[in-house]
Amino acid sequence: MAASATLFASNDLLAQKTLREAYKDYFPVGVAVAPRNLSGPEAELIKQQFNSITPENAMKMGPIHPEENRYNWQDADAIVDFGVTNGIKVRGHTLCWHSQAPRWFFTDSEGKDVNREVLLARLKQHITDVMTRYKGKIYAWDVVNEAVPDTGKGIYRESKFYKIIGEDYIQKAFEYAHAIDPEAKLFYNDYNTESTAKRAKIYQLVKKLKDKNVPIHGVGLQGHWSIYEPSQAELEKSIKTFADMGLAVQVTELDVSVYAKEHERRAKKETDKSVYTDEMMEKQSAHYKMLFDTFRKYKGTVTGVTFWNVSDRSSWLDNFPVPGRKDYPLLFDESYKPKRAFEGVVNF
Ligand code: 9MR
Repeated sequence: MAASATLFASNDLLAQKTLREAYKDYFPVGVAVAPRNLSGPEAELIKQQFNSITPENAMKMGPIHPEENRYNWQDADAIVDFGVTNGIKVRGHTLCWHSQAPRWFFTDSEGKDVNREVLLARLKQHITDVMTRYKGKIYAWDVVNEAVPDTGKGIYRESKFYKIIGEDYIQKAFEYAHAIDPEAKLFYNDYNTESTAKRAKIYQLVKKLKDKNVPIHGVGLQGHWSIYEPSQAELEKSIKTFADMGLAVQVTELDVSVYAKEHERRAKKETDKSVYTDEMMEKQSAHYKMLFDTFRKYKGTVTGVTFWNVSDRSSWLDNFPVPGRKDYPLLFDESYKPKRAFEGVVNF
């Protein structure tokens, strides 16, 4: 028996549609992957259920470009090859992000900060090299990631890119990317996009780009949500805000934590228990149903939905925000079986 048949035959959901079938008239359904996910039962599950993949870490500036004259293509190549071989789309993540950027990018041989010209030249070289290698194989890119702070008055996060170059590093990144692959769909990507204050800042950032005719095609709502947020009204407000600007919206990093959402890392407390109660499971199922009902309502605007990790067996939320507190945020359980939430997503 083929491994994919085993996955579904071992429970009575054999008759269920897969995610990719259920959403074929709406949008590709994707998943974030590392090379270790591309063999064994996880690879079978990915091929069966998903028609898009995003490298979880392999294309970020640090991992792929650890030294000025050295690229580490191996992991990214493996992921792109898996996509191409299996007819699965690939989303690129991410060309410019303050986090996981290597120290060398911002400093000279004496360890001092480089100037605006040098940093822009490095950014251009980086974007050019990475996009050229995968041109025609990656249909959409997160060009700039998380450039807006969660708190404070400023629109722009005080990152090294912002401090050394100024706010136009964002515009430049999009221009460099578009010059290399005019076919690729270019996204600004961020989290906490349903917070009123942060949504308003992202709107301002994107509006400035649109007013200057910068080649931006969409906004990525990362979708690191929880069973308590966002409300349907908050989510619709985000989708409409960007749709009204003529932009596509993709949910780029979806997961629904069973704990209250926190965006900052913190130490584990006595009261932090790793639990997945029936009540959490019910709430999560209802929340996933609401989310996908809403994504379908905006057919044509929502052009992709990607889950951030494959199954509850392991996800980044097992170590964030609280190290060592297990989370259960996805549609497949620790044995790769579809959870109750899966049913509400594929049956409509
Ligand atoms: O899931 C990623 C995790 O493995 C990395 O350690 C982490 C490093 O910062 O990045 C995680 O992915 C992030 C994504 O690239 C951007 N949005 C937030 C995601 C979760 O932190």
